[in-house]
Amino acid sequence: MDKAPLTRNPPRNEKPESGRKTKAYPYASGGWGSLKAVTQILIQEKTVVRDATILPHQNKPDGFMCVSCSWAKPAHPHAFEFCENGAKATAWDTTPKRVDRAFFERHTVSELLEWHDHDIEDAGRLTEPMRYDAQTDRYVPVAWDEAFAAIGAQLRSFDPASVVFYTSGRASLETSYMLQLFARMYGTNNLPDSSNMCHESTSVGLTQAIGVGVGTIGLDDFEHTDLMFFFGQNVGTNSPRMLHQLQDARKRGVPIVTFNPLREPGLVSFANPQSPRDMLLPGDAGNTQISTQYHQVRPGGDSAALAGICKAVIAADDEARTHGAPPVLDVAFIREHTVGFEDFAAYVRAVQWDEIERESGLTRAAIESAAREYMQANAVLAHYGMGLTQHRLGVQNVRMICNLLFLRGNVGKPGAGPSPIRGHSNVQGQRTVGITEKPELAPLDQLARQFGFEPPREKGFNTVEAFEAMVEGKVNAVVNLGGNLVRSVPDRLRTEPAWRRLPLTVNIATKLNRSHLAHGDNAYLLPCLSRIEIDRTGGREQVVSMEDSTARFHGSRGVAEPPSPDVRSEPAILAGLAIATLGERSTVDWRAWSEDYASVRAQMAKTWPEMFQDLETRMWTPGGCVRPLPARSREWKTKSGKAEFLVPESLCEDPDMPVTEPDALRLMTLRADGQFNTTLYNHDDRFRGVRGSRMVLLMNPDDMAARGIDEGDRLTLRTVANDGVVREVAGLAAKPYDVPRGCLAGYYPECNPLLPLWHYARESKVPGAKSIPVRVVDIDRTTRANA
Ligand SMILES: Nc1nc2c(c(=O)[nH]1)N[C@H]1C(S)=C(S)[C@@H](COP(=O)(O)OP(=O)(O)OC[C@H]3O[C@@H](n4cnc5c(=O)[nH]c(N)nc54)[C@H](O)[C@@H]3O)O[C@H]1N2
Ligand SMILES: Nc1nc2c(c(=O)[nH]1)N[C@H]1C(S)=C(S)[C@@H](COP(=O)(O)OP(=O)(O)OC[C@H]3O[C@@H](n4cnc5c(=O)[nH]c(N)nc54)[C@H](O)[C@@H]3O)O[C@H]1N2
Ligand SMILES: [Mo]
Repeated sequence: MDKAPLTRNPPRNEKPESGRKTKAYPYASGGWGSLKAVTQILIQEKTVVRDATILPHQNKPDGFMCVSCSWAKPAHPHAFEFCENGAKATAWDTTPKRVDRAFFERHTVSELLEWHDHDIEDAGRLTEPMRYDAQTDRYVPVAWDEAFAAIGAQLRSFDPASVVFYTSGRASLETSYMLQLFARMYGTNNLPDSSNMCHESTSVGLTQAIGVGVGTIGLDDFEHTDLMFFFGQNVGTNSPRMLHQLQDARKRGVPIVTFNPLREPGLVSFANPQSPRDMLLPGDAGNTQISTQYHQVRPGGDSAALAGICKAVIAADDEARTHGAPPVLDVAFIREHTVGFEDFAAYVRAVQWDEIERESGLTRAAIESAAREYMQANAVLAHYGMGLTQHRLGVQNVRMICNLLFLRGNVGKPGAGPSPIRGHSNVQGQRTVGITEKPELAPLDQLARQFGFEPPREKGFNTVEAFEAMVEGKVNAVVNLGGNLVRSVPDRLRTEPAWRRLPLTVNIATKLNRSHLAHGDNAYLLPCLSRIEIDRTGGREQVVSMEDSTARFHGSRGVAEPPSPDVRSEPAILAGLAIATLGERSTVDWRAWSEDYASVRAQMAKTWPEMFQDLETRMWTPGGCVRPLPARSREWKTKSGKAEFLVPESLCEDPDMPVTEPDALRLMTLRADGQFNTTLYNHDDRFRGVRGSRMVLLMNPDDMAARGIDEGDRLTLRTVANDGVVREVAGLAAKPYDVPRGCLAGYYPECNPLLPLWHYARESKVPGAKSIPVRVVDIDRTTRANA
């Protein structure tokens, strides 16, 4: 039968505005609001009783590692080492709701496609393998072995170069190692992952600058730092456990200088819900001020702001030299450890303040005050997130952070260093065990020796390239380990139809999502355990390992009962697929691996002895075991053997936009606290005072007035692009907010149809989700939702 049409945008059942006036959240992040939110989700997911016994095990050395963010797990955890979002993620997975065969008997796929994303995933956990039946337009049960055999046979019929193996950053080190080996034995390096839409700008930029693609800092550095920068990361919503370290540092008097277009309540102040003192003091008395300086940089203006800080620092150093005063720069570090300083210094001396002010949207005085803090500090941490990486200049932004740190030797010493805050709980670890489309980053020769096969040497697809190929009809199948690609990738109105034309989609997942419903011709749903659950594959309790944002490996042991006896672990599912697909071709005893994950860890240790020697015991070290990081001890594995300064190519994020479209605005697509990526726990963004709907635009009041827009008017945005494609999203309610003029913020994934697939960072191809040029093309004043 014909496939159902794309859901209209906004979907029919998009929750209407609640009618309540949206107000800015008056409280610090954390605090009573956070406790209340935890209780609400436990009730919503009906997990109160179970979670009372599960949550205390979260992020403990002998427990399970949270399935939410990747922030570090301390050696001496709090009694409840979880945050509001970790609790939500746990409740979401351990819900008693089920998407079983009876559910699919009740609902056709076309009908489910009309459901809201929240409702699809909220329906519950998948319980047994299913395949799509075109006759009835339903998912119907299929036996595991039958599914494996059918998928294996079809994969064997395809050219491996036309098959994509995607992984979302949650899967364990063991699972990820198995996936990359399976894909390479099958014959492809098409191993895109969520990092391609996220911190790939870091992987590229830091590797060029310091010789390792990850941050160099650990939790101990918070005790030694005397200044922290925060660029484009929303800690209160996206890595709330980090607020503990920030609060402790603030109590020691460490200043925090924040660059963010939007005034984020979570970056302003924090009350620790686990501190009786913080919670009991009246009013704001228990709140800790987080940012001591808050600079509302223009989206995409960070390279300019960083150039400005460097300009001020180098000017101060030039000045000191003329007066015979001690240098401001760390001259010894620059001489011994870096290359390219002179070119960079010449560039910043020459660049004009008007250009810096125009591109950054900040005044010279504001930038100089940040520079003064920097010059007074001996050890500086630079934290950053998607506000820096998801731009056309994303890689350069990361290099500019390094330039700034190099000026005063702020890498490879206690309390200092670049600190990319990763997203998914094991996204960093997946790269460490060979999930990469770039053959030069995988130990192909070692894999060839270890497993007696010839790995493919051609570059594979990253996420954007996989979808470019899909749009051109060059992809036959996607094996999708987690993730919800039709919602997370750019250009939905082009990419979702391409996904639906695929001959085969195989989804390994915990819960149903839109990418399963907008399926290929042949489609399979293979339900897996969550890491929270006890994994009894092979008749013993299996454990897995992961790497956190600070390059520490941790063991993880599930504690909850699985949702159904027919759900399998990710390693067991990959083993089944590999056996059915590779057959005789494979020298690996996949079954034995899947029945004893320690044997997978032993293979990882053979591939990377330095990294994984004795992982079996070390992974249980409280606080995790440190992965070798040469840059931490000032050993630079770069092309030149030194830390490398970079002269920026341009400070302008989007060169063609302002000239051709004076009316254009720069759209940032952000996360609310009620979501984890495409998973929507609810329709609220508590901290930003948005409730009951995500079809909202946060706008500067003057930009609204200039266009005659009132609060609650429904806007249609259209992307400014010259490629002949019309990209629009309608029905977005305007809400005045403290953002700079000329920019506005909306939610991911609702705004993804506006993001062109080609609008990505040079070198890393991370979609430019924080600087989409748009125009308001329609204002519907009749539906003033909040009036
Ligand atoms: N609760 C929750 N936690 C999560 C997630 C989630 O969805 N929900 N997702 C996880 C994942 S995969 C990731 S990658 C991380 C993401 O965590 P973040 O890196 O915090 O990502 P975003 O929410 O996209 O917001 C980025 C921040 O950058 C700011 N910003 C936007 N443009 C610019 C700019 O040009 N310059 C600067 N300086 N700032 C800018 C925005 O105002 C916002 O505060 O969080 C992880 N944790
Ligand atoms: N416009 C815009 N687009 C963006 C972003 C943005 O800021 N703006 N952010 C980007 C970023 S940083 C990221 S990381 C991507 C994320 O993009 P994806 O990786 O595609 O999406 P997720 O929402 O993390 O995936 C959620 C799904 O994973 C499955 N799942 C959950 N737990 C498990 C598990 O334990 N095992 C398995 N196998 N499956 C599981 C569930 O079925 C769930 O529906 O989106 C990117 N897209
Ligand atoms: Mo991410």
